[in-house]
Amino acid sequence: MKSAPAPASSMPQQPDPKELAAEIVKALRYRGGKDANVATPHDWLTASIKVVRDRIVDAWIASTKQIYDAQAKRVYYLSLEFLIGRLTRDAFSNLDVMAAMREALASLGVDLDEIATLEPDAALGNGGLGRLAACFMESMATVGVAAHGYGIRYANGMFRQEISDGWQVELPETWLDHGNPWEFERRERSMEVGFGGTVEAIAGPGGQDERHVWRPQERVLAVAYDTPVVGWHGRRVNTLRLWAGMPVDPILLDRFNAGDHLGALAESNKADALSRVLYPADSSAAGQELRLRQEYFFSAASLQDIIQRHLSQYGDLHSLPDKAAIHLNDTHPAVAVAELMRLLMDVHGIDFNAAWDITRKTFAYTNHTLLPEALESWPVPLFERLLPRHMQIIYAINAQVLTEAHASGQFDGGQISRISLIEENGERRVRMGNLAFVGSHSVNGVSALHTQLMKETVFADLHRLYPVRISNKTNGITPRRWLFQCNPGLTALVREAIGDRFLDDIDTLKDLDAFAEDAAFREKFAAVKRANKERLAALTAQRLGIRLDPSALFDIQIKRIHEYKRQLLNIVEAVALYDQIRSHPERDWTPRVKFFGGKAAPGYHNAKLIIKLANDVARVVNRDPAVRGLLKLVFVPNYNVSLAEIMIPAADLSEQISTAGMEASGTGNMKFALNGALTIGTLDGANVEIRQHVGEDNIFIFGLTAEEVAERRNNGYAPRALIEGTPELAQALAAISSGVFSPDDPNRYRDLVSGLYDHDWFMVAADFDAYASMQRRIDAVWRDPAAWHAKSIRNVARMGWFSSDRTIREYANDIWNVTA
Ligand code: 26V
Repeated sequence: MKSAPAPASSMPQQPDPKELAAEIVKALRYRGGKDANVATPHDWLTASIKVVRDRIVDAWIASTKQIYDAQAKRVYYLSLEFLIGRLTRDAFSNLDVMAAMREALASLGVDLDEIATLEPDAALGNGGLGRLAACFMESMATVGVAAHGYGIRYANGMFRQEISDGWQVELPETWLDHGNPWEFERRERSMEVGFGGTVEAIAGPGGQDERHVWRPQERVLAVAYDTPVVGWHGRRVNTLRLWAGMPVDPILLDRFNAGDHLGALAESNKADALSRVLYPADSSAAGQELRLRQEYFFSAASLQDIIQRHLSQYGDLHSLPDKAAIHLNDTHPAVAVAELMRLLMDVHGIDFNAAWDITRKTFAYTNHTLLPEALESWPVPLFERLLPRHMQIIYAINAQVLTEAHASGQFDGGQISRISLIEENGERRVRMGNLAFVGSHSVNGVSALHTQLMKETVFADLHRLYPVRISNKTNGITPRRWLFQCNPGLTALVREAIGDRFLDDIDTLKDLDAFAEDAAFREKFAAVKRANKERLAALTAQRLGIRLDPSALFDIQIKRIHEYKRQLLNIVEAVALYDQIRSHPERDWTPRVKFFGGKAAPGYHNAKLIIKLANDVARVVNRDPAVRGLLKLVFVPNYNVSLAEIMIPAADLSEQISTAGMEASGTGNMKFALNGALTIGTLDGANVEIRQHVGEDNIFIFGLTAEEVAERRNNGYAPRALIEGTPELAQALAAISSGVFSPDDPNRYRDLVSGLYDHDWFMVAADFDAYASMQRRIDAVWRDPAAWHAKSIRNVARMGWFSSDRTIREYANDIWNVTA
């Protein structure tokens, strides 16, 4: 594999490889206790990381001191997920030591690219939301925003997916087995967090100014683990602080000695459980008490940390909004709104109105989904039992908000009930979205369409009450990881064509546009893509024993498996195409490989069935001689960040085919287009804006718009008649339903298919024709390589706007009010 880009002229001096080699051997010996002769590849990796980490520490301390001295405002990004993947390449490349480290290790007989693959992915997230948090951390360090990320140090992140007989099997991912050389444990930075218990109201002098004292029944410790986050050229180093749960008294000796052995152990396990697992679902409410405990645990620990830092520097909490912007990544940390109110009022003696003012000026909230089943709410009895004081505060906030709503004279009873923080229909529940909304001065969506739909649907009433609060901040991706590191071949080619400026200013990628017309450049561009496809083909041969022809069109859909993302539409179209290839062998079919990858939530039945279907169809199609290799399906197991880094640069076609109105933004769509894949997609999420940037001629848009989807849903959608009137679709569905792909269990897909006939909530049938026709148009364009590569080059050239640096600058200017 080629290396990441060598430093541009503005980069600092590369360190001397000889000195580095000596440092690595020293680290191996004195920090790892090993001699070079007996060192394992893991030992070499750990020693290399420690050497680079030392350099980072200097820049880290300098960054921290600079912000302290300047009394600058800091950003605190609260997120239950940070889907970082591997860090080594990021850190080495951003610190400009990649080439020197490679040389140093080579002189010791060690291959950096080989040992780098030993690093496990830090998979502390489910999908888009968590990966966005990771891109944001890198961009904040790059554009110079002083930021701390706060989350949970899950011992088990996202599960490892194995495919057994076509079915998903979930296995624990133990990423900390070899330790984590990137992190610093900070025992001294431990925060106590309480749960349960009672609240005592203590009357102030003269019966006035009642104060509340919460006496939790349980207490746990949150112990900080810090990971430095290095910006491009090591410009800034920020901190990702993840909390681990520990018992307050680690050995619980008193209780143990008093004979309560089981009780002592139970308490220890309870603390441990808080940071044991990431909830592996991102679309249905977790509902479990442990999830709410996790949310409060990390929110409470983070707020104590923030307040301690603020008080030690400024001594007074009234200035908090001037020095701290706390960001809520979705509603997962929304309980922080109530916690800050509690700290301000009960611990620091500030009255409700002043506390409310400080709170709202400090918080901002991003919404990442409109799916009703993913909007968090908690049963009032559970909330009351776990967080009794917070429940009281939420009632007090609610009273204030509802008074404002009444006073505005704009709302009837039904509308008022939708503004309430408490859902009153059926079981009473706390609505975390409404809490986050009212507790923030800014609320944003993640693409233009999604933000518009937020205003019209979930937050319609709150938007009317607070009409300037919602704004849009279209997502982005970091070009360092998603172009420079994952696609060194393309990066080198672009540098050769337009110079190094784009490495520091991604907007200047635009200069590449003119090269779409240059036949010689197109050839080189095609060769880079071809090499990336060969790399992916080698991976599928090695891991799955499947041989692929790299000259076929590589069509890739990788993302969480979800009905709204419509992997089913893609598979059904593959079945229809299979049928066509068999019936019309004389036609000039474009050879195509359809890749799938993604994890299903363990409890999501249909998603798991869709994985099995992809594998069942693959088995039949791939070995049918009548297909003559013209169509292949490949389900690549265990999709994660590291796999994305190999698959995305190898894609010709990117599948972004969600039911319009349902994908908030998508960020995979951006990664593909930046790497030169053409998109087949609906007008959903950020696809709308990608079309605006790359131009209509360079993207394949099909299907119903969000408005049309809503209109059909409201006016009665009849999928059965539609399917019966579309023979290709009807035939494909009949084949699936009757067991052509599941002879061992012919009824396996009966319910899945009858769901399409009966309701087809995600409009697979409604969009099938438009999708299949667009695929045939794509086949035709593919047969004209000059036209294809010109479009592909234009995609690369025009995707600079989707850099998360741009997104972060918008957050910095419009929401956080910090300099970037
Ligand atoms: C919801 C829940 C519900 C309770 C169980 C655990 C859990 C975990 C996550 C979520 C929210 C998922 C929302 C999400 O991931 N949205 C994605 O955010 C991306 C970044 O903005 C965006 O690109 C994707 O379109 C959007 O689906």
